[in-house]
Amino acid sequence: MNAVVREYGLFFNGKWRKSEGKRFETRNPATGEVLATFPLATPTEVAAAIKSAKGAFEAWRKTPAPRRGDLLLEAATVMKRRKEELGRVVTSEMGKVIAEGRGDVQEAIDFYTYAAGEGRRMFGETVPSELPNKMCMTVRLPVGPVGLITPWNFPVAIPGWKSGAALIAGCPIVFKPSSLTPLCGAKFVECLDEAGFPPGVVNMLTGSGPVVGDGIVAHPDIRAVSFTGGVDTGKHVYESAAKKMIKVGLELGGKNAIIAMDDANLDLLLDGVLFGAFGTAGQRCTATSRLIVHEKIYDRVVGDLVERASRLKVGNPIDEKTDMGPVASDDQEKKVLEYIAIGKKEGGTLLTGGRKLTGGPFAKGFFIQPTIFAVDRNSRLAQEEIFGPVLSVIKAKDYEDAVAIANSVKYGLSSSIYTNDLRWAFRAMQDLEAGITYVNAPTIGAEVQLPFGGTKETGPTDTREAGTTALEEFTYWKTVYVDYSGRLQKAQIDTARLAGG
Ligand code: UN1
Repeated sequence: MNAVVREYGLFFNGKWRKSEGKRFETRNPATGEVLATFPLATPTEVAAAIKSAKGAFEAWRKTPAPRRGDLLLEAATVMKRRKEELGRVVTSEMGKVIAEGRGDVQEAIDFYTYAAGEGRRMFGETVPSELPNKMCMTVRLPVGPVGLITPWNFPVAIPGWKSGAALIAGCPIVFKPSSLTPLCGAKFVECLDEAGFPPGVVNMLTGSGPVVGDGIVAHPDIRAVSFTGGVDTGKHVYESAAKKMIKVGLELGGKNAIIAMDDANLDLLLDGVLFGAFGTAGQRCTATSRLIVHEKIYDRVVGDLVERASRLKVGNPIDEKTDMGPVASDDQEKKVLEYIAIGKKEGGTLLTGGRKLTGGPFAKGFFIQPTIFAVDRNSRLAQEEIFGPVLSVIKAKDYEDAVAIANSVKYGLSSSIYTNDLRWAFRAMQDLEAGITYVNAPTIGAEVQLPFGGTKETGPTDTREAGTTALEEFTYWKTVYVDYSGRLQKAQIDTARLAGG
């Protein structure tokens, strides 16, 4: 189909550049088609991109934040104009259904629009002094050039959150997209370039974790890192960043549960569970990977759920009628199938799905049926992140038991409870160990104007993406004292003086 497969370069100092590195292909996980090729950046090129970011920092930090905001707004406008094109690239390269592909781009547009306004706020505090004729305040300052390392599952949205916050704060970015979705990364960077960010403010490198990822994190001129991905890599990034005492934002996944209480609206619940578990083929950090059901409604919920899940239409995600596309790669497929085998081996009951789809339209893609297991609360399927279309259902005795099950995992990103009883809803808000709790909605669908992040091994709680908290990742607080008394005043010593004295 593709007459010519486009060869992309690296982007730094305002231009796309040829690389000395070897090349790799990016493919459509539904059809196997090669979409483009990208370079494995060399250490010299990593250094050159970071140098370009460093060179741009002085002028960028001194650009008034509202002017930086103008550029973000322009980038949002470009993305709006190119939304269909970008949405289709997301779907072709990553495999989420086209409505979600468009949604992925919309999330970046929304955050850029939101962050642009932050350029006119970026509030600090003014605080009274204990001394007369003295003023105290705090201002946010950008930390310097920053590294953004992003996953394949939200290949435009997550670069959008991270870069929007960094850029409005005044930090030039060195961005490494996942090697499964470099084309989405490149299209996103094209939009920023078209918006007119000054050379060196936006830089993109593709390539391997050890050379590019580690190279960015360890480089002395990179002053903060934001990473979304797996726990093991996240811990490695955290350690390496700690050696330099730099800020690091980590979002490392989840094992998110919906709790279904016995008074829940069952139609609403089933709609939510299907969307939460099988949307994006379960490949969201926020995916509903566990359903914890009150024993009184267990049989009915499981019966209806299995019936509806088995009717979901799996197919090419570019087709508007498809409910669920492929998983993103060969490795993903292997991992999910391995977990299905583990589920059977440890005695879980396979309620529906469980197989790879082959032949015909599925022949060249990584298609797995929507799969539901009934499992024991301590099983690996109940505890480990699978990142695919596999839902584990667990029976609970009552509210306390359900919360204990929900909290028994090492992750803490998203959570949900379906109930019409205010007591359970309000208690769950306090009791669930997670950065996000939904009431009567599934665990996915976070909005950009609120903080996003987790607790436990999902990541350190001191940073949050999105919302006003997004700035925390890329700024530090400067405290400023202005003494206009015209004489030396001593804090903690002159406290007995009368005001104006
Ligand atoms: C992720 O999977 O890492 O809340 C991000 C959601 C999306 C973002 C998910 N807005 O499901």
